[in-house]
Amino acid sequence: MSNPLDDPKADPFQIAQQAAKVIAVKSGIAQHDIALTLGSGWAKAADLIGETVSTIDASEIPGFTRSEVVGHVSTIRSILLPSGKHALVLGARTHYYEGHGVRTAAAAGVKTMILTNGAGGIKTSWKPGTPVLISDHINFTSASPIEGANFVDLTDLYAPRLRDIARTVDSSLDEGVYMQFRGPHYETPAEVQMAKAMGAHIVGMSTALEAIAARQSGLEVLGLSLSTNLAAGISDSPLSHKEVLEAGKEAEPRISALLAAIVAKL
Ligand code: 8IG
Repeated sequence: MSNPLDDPKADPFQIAQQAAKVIAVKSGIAQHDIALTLGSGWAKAADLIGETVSTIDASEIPGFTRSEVVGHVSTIRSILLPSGKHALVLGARTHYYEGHGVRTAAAAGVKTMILTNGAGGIKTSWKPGTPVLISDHINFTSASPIEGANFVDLTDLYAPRLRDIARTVDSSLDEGVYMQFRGPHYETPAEVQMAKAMGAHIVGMSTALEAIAARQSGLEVLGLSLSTNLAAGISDSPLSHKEVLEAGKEAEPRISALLAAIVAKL
């Protein structure tokens, strides 16, 4: 099925409205409160945060397509939290520079957006499998999810209030600046040194653009990276997607429990 977002004349907010309507009808939940994008290593959190009310195949929702990345699932889940709130888990990542998942969440009533990812760490003290709170980002993609003369302020994009809540769950949580590269290749060691010199601590390929779209839609954002690997050149060993997935799997129960405990406090 073709993606309506591929039409250059398409209004992404209108397609997000349509997607939200389909989610409301298929889940039977008119309004959701929290949305989560679960990146590499975080997927198990969906099973821990509450009771799944419905699972919708991404292909049934306008603008969502099946993920091509191994380790990323292509479903949208509506989950009833113990608090009585409703969470939407966006397992399907759409293309790299658009915030369709985030906009759909906003159209579905969501106020709090939790963005997670697997990423490379630049701090040597972060063993593979270390979760890191995102404190700010550097968008190194040359792209934006926003079009037109739309000068969205990005101060405190990763809400200090939500980071404080996360630290009440685990006071040892470190935080860092996330730098988004376009990918899909990993960085060269020289690029990682550049990122470090620019003030980055985590390198990845997803979250900055999603966070920008979330701010534009008025959502409060919490960002969490799983440092699955030390970024290229920080450790001696070369990166492999397989090893990244294995590190994610190994850390998954621990970080998913952490995320579930954070969600319970929202
Ligand atoms: I998992 O080292 C994961 N995703 N850009 N660099 C970038 N993205 C990543 C990395 C990494 N590890």
